[in-house]
Amino acid sequence: MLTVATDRHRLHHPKNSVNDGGRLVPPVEIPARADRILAAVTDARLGELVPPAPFGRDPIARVHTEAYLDFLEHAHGRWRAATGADDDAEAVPTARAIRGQDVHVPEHIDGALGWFSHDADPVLAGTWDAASAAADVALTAARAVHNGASGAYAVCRPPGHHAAADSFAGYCYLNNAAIVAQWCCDRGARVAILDVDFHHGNGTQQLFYDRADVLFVSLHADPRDDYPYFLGHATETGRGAGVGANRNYPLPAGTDWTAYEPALTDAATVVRDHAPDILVVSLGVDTAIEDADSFRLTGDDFSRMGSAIAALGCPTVFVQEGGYCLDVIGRNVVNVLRAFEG
Ligand code: OKP
Ligand code: ZN
Repeated sequence: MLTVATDRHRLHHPKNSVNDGGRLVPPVEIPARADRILAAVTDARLGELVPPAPFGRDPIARVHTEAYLDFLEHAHGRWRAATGADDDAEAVPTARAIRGQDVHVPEHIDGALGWFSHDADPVLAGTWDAASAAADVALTAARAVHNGASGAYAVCRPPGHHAAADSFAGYCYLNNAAIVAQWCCDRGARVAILDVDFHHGNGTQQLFYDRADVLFVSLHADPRDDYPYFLGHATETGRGAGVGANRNYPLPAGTDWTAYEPALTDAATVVRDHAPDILVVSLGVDTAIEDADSFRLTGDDFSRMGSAIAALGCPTVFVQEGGYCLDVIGRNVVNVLRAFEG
């Protein structure tokens, strides 16, 4: 399988500790993740490894607002100018908009950081370059599949599925999976997105919630127990023209393959019924038993997942999302991709 990757993800390297359960811990969405994945993909001789082609801003602007893209590109520079912070300092949103009042985008960068986010992730000097490179990585993989490849894998970092039309969250700044889904739509393809990351893909759900043409199906931790908390319930099935084109499978913490498999089988039926020309898989492998407070999928289970996706018989773009246990992230990605290839 073709793998698309770039070194530019290194430009986004958060280093400041983050509050986790009342303690300051090191960030987990770091360059080593992509390093481990690439080492495993190379070891497995999965296929050709290519750099991304530049697709420019247009395909990104099909899912994110211009105001958000303008903000993200210039946020760190504006923040440095306003605060005198160093190039390597991390701008973190703190202020939040109040609901139910007629508020607007604040002029002050600290207000804008809060306006354009729904979490507490940092914006770094290199965040825009890394995130837009990740979008190019995903688009390059999507183009290969659109041109006839049966599958392609995009090593996207930072990940994307929590990023919404005008907000960043959960380590995500640009929604890579949504960008490629829309790019495929714009070329006449019927698209389904299957999100197997441990966390619900709330950004992706939001972006396609009112639409029938793009199906969004997600298996994830029950939002009553886990991030992103506000979305991911089974009752969220789409709105307006999109009714029925959004399906959530919230699962309890500690879910193992015996409980995961029936949900995946059901999700696969929903995907098949949509009859997509192209399938986009938001491939988070943070469902691994080795990932802290997660599901209990083993290395072999990831192979089973790859076989189940292959059985859909659909050209597939795999877009990297989460997975934070460095010791198994590469193996688990490779197991999915190798099983997909059969
Ligand atoms: C991103 B992806 C730690 C809080 C973590 C953010 C999780 C983002 C996951 N207790 N909050 O979906 O893997
Ligand atoms: Zn995740």
